[in-house]
Amino acid sequence: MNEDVICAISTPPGMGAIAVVRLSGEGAIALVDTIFISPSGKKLISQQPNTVHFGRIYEGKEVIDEVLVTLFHAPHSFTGEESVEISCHGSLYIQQKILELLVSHGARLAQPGEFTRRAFLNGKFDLSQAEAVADLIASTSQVSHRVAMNQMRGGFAQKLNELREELLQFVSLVELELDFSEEDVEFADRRQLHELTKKIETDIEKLANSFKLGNAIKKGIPVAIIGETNAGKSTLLNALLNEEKAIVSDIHGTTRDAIEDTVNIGGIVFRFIDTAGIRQTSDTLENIGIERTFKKIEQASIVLWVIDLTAPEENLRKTAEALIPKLNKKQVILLFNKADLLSPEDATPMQLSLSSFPKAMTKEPAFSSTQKAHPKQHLLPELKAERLFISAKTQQNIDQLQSLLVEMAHIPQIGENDVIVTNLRHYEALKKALEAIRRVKKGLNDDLSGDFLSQDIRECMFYLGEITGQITTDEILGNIFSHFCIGK
Ligand SMILES: Nc1nc2c(ncn2[C@@H]2O[C@H](COP(=O)(O)OP(=O)(O)OP(=O)(O)O)[C@@H](O)[C@H]2O)c(=O)[nH]1
Ligand SMILES: [Mg+2]
Repeated sequence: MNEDVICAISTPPGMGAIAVVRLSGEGAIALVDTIFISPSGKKLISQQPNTVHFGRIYEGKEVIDEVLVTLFHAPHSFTGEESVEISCHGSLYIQQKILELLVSHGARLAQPGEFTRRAFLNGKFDLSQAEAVADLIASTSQVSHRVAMNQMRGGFAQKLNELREELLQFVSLVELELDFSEEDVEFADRRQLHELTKKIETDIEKLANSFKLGNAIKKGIPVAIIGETNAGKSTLLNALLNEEKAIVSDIHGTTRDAIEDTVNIGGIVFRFIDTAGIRQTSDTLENIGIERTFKKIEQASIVLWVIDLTAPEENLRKTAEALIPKLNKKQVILLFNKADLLSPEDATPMQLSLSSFPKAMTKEPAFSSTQKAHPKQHLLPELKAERLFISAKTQQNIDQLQSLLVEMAHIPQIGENDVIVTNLRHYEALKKALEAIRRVKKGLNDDLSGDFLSQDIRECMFYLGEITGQITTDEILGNIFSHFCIGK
């Protein structure tokens, strides 16, 4: 299908010990022969596939580098085409020079994702698997790696194909009936059709519902850091990220806009969002920031409410008034911050509470009635939340907070065969497929005629086919592969 030989550097931009230049397309091996000489003088074109050859790359009489060349014959390569990988030394100059030489001998620089696109077009895998390659490259945690790996190995594609098979069987029954409509026969047992629709609906629903988890795995579990101004939210963000990401100052209202970044804790990626502190203010910009804080709470899976132990109780009461109505159904951790500033008298019961972990991780306040509680410990008793004393500044108890977060993330164990949707494009298509199959269900209930049913069944199949690439347009393909890096 593709006539030209494409080439690109497939290792990350920059200098490393070695770099890999990759070529694909018919004639790739002969092309490399024009700039490569092995000690034996044998041409690469006469060598066996899947073999590696040492030799030198020349520009005219000048040696550019000593390299290893790996040969692949069609169709046994990543792209399904004749391919070559040149492992050279990682100098930027060498990498560029080899590319230049290849281009001057007839190769073309590859577009982003063009190798994977060719692999897809040559039937090496379906579209959802091709997209998983991008996810696999981008994976930053064990869980996201596993999910991408499952998808690349074809679990999702297989599930979708099973569904399409069922739909095909369904639609052929309905359409067969249409052919004999004059004779008023019923090939398709209505009850059986009902059951089949219900099963397909449940299956698609399950896939679509897995997107919330899949997205959290891929993009990070959203955790909003909220509270009154000056409570130490930005200090906490920095402590969690281990980086001076947000500006910290003792001026109230320092953070105006939400600031976010991801970090991997215990194999799970969290996306922490520092927000503008809540207070009454006439500052327009700050008020916009506070509105955003409320939006971020809505989007968050976990909310860290930072409370300044040294601030007047009145502040907290006011903040609570604004916040508590927004925290319905949210997983909340109350963080009593600036514990390092507590007087020894106050600190003693606090230490007690800290030593009573993991009890302090339960929903109950950590103090027993016989212990003297810190006066603020029992604030907000109406809020169902975890409670923890911390010092964002000295990082006291931040490790406890991290364990608590991992526990609250509720990432289930993901097995080898679990299918989890992580891609927005797939999710959108699944939602449309779901709408279509629900129309079929309703149609069956309303005793609609077969041609209406078959139209909706076919629409459902269309959207499932869009995911795997059985139905695609150049536009969709262009969109997907342009997000790949060059060389992939
Ligand atoms: N002693 C002590 N000081 C802290 C702690 N956490 C924060 N601070 C100080 O409290 C002040 C406010 O901290 P920030 O992190 O900017 O507070 P914030 O909640 O982001 O404030 P706004 O952005 O204004 O809403 C700074 O002077 C911090 O150094 C802590 O655990 N202990
Ligand atoms: Mg701040």
